[in-house]
Amino acid sequence: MVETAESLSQLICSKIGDRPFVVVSNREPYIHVYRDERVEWVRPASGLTVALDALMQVSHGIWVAHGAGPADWDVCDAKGFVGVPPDQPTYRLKRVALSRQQEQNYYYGFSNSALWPLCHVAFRNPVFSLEHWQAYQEVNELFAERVAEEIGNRPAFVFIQDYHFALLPRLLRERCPQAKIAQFWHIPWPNPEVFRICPWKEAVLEGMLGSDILGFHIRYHCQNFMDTVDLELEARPDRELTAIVLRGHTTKIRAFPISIDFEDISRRAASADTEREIAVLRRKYRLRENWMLGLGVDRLDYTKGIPERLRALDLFFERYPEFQGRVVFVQVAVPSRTHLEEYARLKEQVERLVENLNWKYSCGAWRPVVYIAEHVDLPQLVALYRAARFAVVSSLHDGMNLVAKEFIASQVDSQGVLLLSQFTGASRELPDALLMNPYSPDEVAERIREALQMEPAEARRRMERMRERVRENNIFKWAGSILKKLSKIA
Ligand code: ADQ
Repeated sequence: MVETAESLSQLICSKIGDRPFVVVSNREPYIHVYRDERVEWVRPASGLTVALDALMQVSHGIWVAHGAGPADWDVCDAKGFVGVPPDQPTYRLKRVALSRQQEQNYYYGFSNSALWPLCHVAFRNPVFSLEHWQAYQEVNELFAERVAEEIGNRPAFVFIQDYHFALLPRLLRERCPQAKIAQFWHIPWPNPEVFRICPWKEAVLEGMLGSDILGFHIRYHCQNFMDTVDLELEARPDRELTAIVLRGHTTKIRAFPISIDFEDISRRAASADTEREIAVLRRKYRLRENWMLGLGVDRLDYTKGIPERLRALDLFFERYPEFQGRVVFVQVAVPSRTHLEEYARLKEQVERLVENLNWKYSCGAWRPVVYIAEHVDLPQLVALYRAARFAVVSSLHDGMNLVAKEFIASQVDSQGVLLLSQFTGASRELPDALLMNPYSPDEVAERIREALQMEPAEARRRMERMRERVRENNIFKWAGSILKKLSKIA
C-alpha cells in the first residue's frame, strides 16, 4: 500500500492517541519575515518539513526550533509560541531564542565546522574548538529545558532531527524519563577510524544513545555507528538486534531511507502549469527547443561535488565536440552557509569554473553552462527537472540526496536519465540510475555521453522502475515507519 498524508494521519491517531508529541529541529517549519514593513510568513520548501508538518497537524503537537526569522519574535507570545500554519493554526511552534554568539558557535561552529565535515568523508578537516563545543552543549541544554517544560514527566513522543542535537536525547531522558525518544541523523555516519579524531566523541555518542530509536538513511551508516560505539564506549552492541545497551538503556539502530512527496511532485510535473513554466524558463535563459538540457540542483556545499561535476563537463565537451552547440548544462545552486569561509571560497571557485567553461566553448547564441545561483521556487524547479534530458548528482558523500528523487518524480514522460554518485544513500535504492564515482572526471564524462546516447526504450525502462520505487517509498512511509517503531517501545 502506498502511504499518503491521510494514512499517516490515521496512524498517528492510533499510535499516539492523546499523548504529547514533540518535534525538535534546528530549522523552523514557518519563518516570519518583514516585507515592505509588513510581517509575512514563508515556508522553507523541503520534503521533510512537508511530512513532519502533516504529522504535526493531526497530532496537534508542538514543534520546537530555533527562531531565526527576522520577524519571528513579533508574532510570538511571551513563551515563544505561535500557532501554525499561520493562516489556519492546528499546532504550536515553540521558538527558542539564541544569541548571535550561540548561533555562531553552536550552528556555524560545532554543527557545521566540526560534525558536518567529520561525518562526510569529503576531505575537509573538521575544526574542533572548545568555544564551539561549549556553545553546542549550552544550546542542547537550552532545547532540553524548553522541551521538558512542555512534557514534564508525562509519557510523550519526542522526534529529534539531525546532527545539531547529538546531546539532546540524553539530556531529555534525564529530565523526562517517561518520554519515548527517536532521533534521525540526516547525514552519513563515518567509519570509526574517521570519527575517533573528535575530541568529545564519548559525549557525542552517549548523548545520542539517550534515544530509544536512532535512525540513519542506510544500513551502512547504522553499521558504522555500531562499530564506532564498539570502539569508543563501554557499551554492549547487540549485532543481531542492531541495538546498543548503555548503562541499562537500549537504543535500537535502524535504517529509514528518507524520501519525498512523490505524488505531489509528479502531479505538479504533469500539469499544464509546468509546461507553461518550461516555456517561460526556456525564454528567460535563452535555451532553444532543440538543445538538450543537463541539470544540477544543489545547495552550494563542498559535499555536493559541484566543481568535480563542472570539470567532468569540461572533459566531456573536449572529448566529444559533437555535443558542443547541442547540450546545455543548467546548474542551480542556492548559496548556503556563506558566513563560513569554506563556503564563500566554494562559491568563488564554482563561479570561476562556470566562467571558464563558458569562455572556452561558447559559440554564437550557445553556451555550455547556465548558472542560476539562487533559490528557485518549487514550480520552477519541477519545470527544470521535467525539461532535463539528464540530471547529475555528483555528491562526494551524501546521507540520502533528495534532488535525485525529485528529478525522478518529475520525469512523468520517463525520458530522462539520472547520473548518480555511488556515495549517496540514494544510490542503494536506485540501481537503475547511471551510478558513478564523482572523483573520476573520466567516468562522469563517460556517463554523460552514455545518458545522451541511451536508447529511449532503455531510458524509459530504467526511469519507470525508479519511479515505482520512489512512489512506494515516499516521505509518508519514512515518517510512518519511525513512528510505528517508536510506539512499539515498551
Ligand atoms: P541537503 O544536504 O540539503 O539535505 P538534499 O537531500 O539534496 O540535501 O536536499 C536539498 C533540498 O534543497 C532539495 O529538496 C532541493 O530541491 C532543495 N534545493 C536545492 N537547491 C535548491 C535551489 N537552488 N532552490 C530551491 N531548492 C533547492 C540533508 C542531507 C541529505 C538528505 C536530506 C534529508 O545532506 O543527504 O537527503 O538532508 O534527510
